[in-house]
Amino acid sequence: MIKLAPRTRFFYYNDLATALAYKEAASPYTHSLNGTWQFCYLQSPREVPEAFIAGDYDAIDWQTIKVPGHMELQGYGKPNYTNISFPIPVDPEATPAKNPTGLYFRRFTFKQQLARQILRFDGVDSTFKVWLNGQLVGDGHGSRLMTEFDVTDLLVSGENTIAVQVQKWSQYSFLEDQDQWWLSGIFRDVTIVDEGGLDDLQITPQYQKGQWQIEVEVQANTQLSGKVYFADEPIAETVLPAGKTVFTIPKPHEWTDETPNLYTLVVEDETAGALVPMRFGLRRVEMIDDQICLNGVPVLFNGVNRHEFNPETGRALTQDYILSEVTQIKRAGINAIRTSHYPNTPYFYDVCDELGLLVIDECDLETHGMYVTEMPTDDPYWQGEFVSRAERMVHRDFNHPSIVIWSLGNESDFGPNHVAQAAAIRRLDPSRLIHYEGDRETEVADMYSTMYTSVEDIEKRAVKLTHQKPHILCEYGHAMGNGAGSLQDYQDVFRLYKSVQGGFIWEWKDHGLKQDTLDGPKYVWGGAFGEPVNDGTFCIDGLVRPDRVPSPGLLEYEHVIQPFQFFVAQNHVVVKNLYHFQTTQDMVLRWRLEVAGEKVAGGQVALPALEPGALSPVLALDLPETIGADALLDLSVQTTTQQGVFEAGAQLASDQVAYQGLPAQPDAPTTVSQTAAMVTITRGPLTVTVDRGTGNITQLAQAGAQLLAGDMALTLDRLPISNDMNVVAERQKKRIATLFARCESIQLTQNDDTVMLAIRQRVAPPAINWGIELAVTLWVSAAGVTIYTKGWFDGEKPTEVPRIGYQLPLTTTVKAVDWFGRGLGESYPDSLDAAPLGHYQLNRDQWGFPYVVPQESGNRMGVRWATIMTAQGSNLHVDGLNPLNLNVVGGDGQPLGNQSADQVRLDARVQALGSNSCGPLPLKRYRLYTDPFDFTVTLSLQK
Ligand code: IPT
Repeated sequence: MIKLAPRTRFFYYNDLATALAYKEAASPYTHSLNGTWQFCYLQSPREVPEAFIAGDYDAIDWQTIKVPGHMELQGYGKPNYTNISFPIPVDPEATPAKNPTGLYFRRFTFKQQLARQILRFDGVDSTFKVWLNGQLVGDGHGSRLMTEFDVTDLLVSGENTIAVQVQKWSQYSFLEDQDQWWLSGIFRDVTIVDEGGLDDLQITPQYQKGQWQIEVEVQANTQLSGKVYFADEPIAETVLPAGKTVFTIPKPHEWTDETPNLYTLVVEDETAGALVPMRFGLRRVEMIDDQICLNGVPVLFNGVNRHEFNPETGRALTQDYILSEVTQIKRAGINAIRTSHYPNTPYFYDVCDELGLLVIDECDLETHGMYVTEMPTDDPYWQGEFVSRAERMVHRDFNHPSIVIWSLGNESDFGPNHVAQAAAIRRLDPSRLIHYEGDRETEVADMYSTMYTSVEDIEKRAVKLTHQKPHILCEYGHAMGNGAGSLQDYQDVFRLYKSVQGGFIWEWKDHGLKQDTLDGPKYVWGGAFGEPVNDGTFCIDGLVRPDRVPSPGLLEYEHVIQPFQFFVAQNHVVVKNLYHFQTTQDMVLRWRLEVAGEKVAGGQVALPALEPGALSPVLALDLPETIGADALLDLSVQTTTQQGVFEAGAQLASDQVAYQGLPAQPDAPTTVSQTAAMVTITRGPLTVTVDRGTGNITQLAQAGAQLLAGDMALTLDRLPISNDMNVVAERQKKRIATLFARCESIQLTQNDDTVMLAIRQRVAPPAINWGIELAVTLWVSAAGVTIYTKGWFDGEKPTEVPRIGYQLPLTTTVKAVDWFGRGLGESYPDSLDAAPLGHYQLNRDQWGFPYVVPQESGNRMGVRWATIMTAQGSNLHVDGLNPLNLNVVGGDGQPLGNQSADQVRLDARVQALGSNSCGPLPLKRYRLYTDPFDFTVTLSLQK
């Protein structure tokens, strides 16, 4: 057969150095036919002159065209942008009478060197026929797939001719309805590759019994041997008989997106005396515990969808353009690319292998514009085409370590032809996972994939406790024009729930075509060429402009996905390495303190090497003691050496916090003791105990005097007020008064003087399905105990709650409170005008108002600090980084009376009062909805 069966794309070389450098253009066995061709543009294949078919090329009236390139961008026909709707009648059996057709022709000289010559087309849109030296070679389709012909018997040594006829529309156009400009022609490389006896080569990394191996499968009728190279050094070798051979890789360096170690297998074709290099990586993609894992570690996709596009040349991209674009993506901290919605130019995957990106390789299949007549996935006529498109993709791209997932296509409904496609992929490559967004029941897909799902809906599925396939968002954050918003809110849920493994922004780049106008160049969208059917500005929906200038949306995304997290309390900073595989090195923490916009201090601290997921030690910054108001601390992590795509001095992450000033207390010896049940931190006279089971603080003691009678827990309840009478039933139904805390993880770091715990908790009621995810950072330092709390409600959550905050059950009673905040009397969000800010003091018996019917009373809003004096004699001092709510009630939750112990409440927010016993609920702007919340308190004990 002259047309080759699908196989891996490879090149022969004649020396090792060039083979290892992987630059096929430098190989004497690669004969590129790119360049200027003769061209004749016709309105329909019916106009093709007989002379062309007869091989009488001199009889044709030629113009010229650049290959690779598109006809429409070189003056032959016009571009047309549509997303879903077809610009032609929806009828695959009858392509339009007017069907732009291009005739291509060129002469070339060729000298055969090896045994076989293969004519390779990397991409022609949409169908073509090819003749060599006047003889019909064959035809091809599948615009973004490789087509190869064995032309050994047709080529001659010396001058040859090649002629290609390309049609814009074909029945296959109906399977290629991607959201992009309709652009046709030979838009990827055309090459004649000189080959020996190797037909195909597949390398599968395997991990067995603690060892990495590669399984190499060759098809050949010739004498082959293979050597594996790492960093240009040979590390293993063997003969390669036809079939499977296993190599064991000594001292393996795994491939991950963060550590893109590449090996090269160099196959020596001893018969031909030539070499075939093939790069590969040691990496394993698998589902573990319902999560997508890379080398055993759960993956978080911080991805983008990327169309292949250049504003001047459309989908014809040079290697330089691809390299610089993927480098830009990598520098933004993005770790994954979905090749929306077709296999890309082969060189793209080489770059992803080298720079380290996780790729979802998507089949060239999108049929949504056909829904008006039929669903091709249900039609047996199309089954072979669905399957062969998947097979051609898998064969071509098989050896790229960057590809971790195969995608069946985009927006083509779901049906039997997809099932057949998935089965074919699994047969060819059981080593990777399968994605398809249309497969909502995950019948064949390994993951549940959705588009543009709201944060709330992601949470709803995430909290289901049944075993379920992981959720990824193959598209979200529609970056059309100014946008997309809420990227941080998405990232929060990606990080909170193990069943949600991230997503891919729609999309990387605007695909506006560049047009020269009298006012200079501008970028145009659908309709600019007078297209009657077009989708307007929907192609201008990227994180970067067509000229790749980053939009504010990209800056936001970079910040949201940055690889370091900063924790700050007073002059102490902890940095967390958010990479999954990379141990950081040669990094520095830079800081700058400014007051009212003026820099007052700055400096840098070297960061120690940090393991993936690890916290740095507590780093003490040399900050001035006294500063004015509005002090801001800017922090960043920068490289000190060149690291991958990052130059020395590149900023990888940054953050800004309001600076709290330095505490007055002196340094004190600090010890941490840990058991399976507890973490106990002692600093000078202060002891803080944290329960590992709940994550709650269970004791605060000063010089042995214990303040807490039970857990300092996040709670939501308070005694109802009369105006709550119509909402109490709902509160009871949601069981807000009975919450269970569970610690999901706890990480500790310290220096000699200061300790920090990063605690993840889940707080949930019994019996029903909602809860709160909490991220708590707890510092024990000279300032006392500083607690940063962030919370997210999820599941079938109550719409509103009475309060959100900490409840501290005391071993003693409160004698008096001294505070700065609203006073003197109580205040609530919709009742505070009679309570101005000030410094106040009240005794216990003056704190609440004695309502005749006992109920909630006594809240003080806007509290900056407070000292709560207790009967036991040790006082609790509270500082709020932001204004807090403070209340004191009896240990039994009732208004203060003759209880023998009390409780203190430090709340982020409290519910308003309203007058709903007879009138309306509180106004919306005062109500306490179950939105995400965060607040900070610093506690210190004074004896
Ligand atoms: C979704 C497409 O998958 C994507 O290609 C793009 O067109 C995007 O929309 C809009 O810009 S499909 C849509 C029906 C959700």
